[in-house]
Amino acid sequence: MPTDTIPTITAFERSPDGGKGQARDMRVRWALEEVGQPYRARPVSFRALKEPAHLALQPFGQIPTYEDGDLARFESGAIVLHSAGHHGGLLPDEANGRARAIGWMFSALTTIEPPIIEREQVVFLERDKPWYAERLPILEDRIRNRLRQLSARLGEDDWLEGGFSAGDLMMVMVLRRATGMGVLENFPNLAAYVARGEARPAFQRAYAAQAKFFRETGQE
Ligand code: GTB
Repeated sequence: MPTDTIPTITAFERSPDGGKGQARDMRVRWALEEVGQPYRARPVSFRALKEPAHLALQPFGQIPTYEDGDLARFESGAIVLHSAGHHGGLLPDEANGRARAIGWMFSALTTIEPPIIEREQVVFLERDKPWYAERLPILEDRIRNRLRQLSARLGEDDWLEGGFSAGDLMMVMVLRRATGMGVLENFPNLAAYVARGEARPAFQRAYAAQAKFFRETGQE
């Protein structure tokens, strides 16, 4: 059931990616859209991220955060899990299925996402280093191995555990981050899985809301 108060999430004031929906408030927006929970988004400048008021909410000076009355949360995974746990639609009621869906959230965040982010950071920050040419293919192999394993598990299924869950939401968001690296594209079932997630009306609403937010903060 939606709560009586309207929660507020934080998002970058400026779009870091020209509106491709990669910043992590997008996961939270998508989850809130899936469960039908209205929310507000508050822009935070890069400077304000590191100031005491925001650090009290998010100790690492990052977005997203989530506030609902006295409740304050940080970490996109924890926020999505909180929303999925308090509303119907993103986690099965049955204990085993629920635990497996939560397990997939953790797989997305701790097994699949780290090599993708590491590769991205190396491309941004280490391109001029002498080790770059050797390191890049090693990182891409790591991503490829994980995607091969994930692809084998998904097979021809639409979602990871029967119906769409918070596990799929998180996995799709993490895989989107690998789009354009030339790796995801080699696994047609994973590319189709991402497209299936993006086609969900709740994803579309979240994406449009994030784009509108950036237009309104005037910083797209
Ligand atoms: N583990 C945290 C969580 O999941 O909530 C990580 C949050 C995080 O990395 N937040 C980033 C942030 O606030 C924004 S989403 N960074 C500011 C800082 O650390 O100072 C990451 C992100 C950034 C940029 C792009 N992009 O340019 O496409 C995409 C995603």
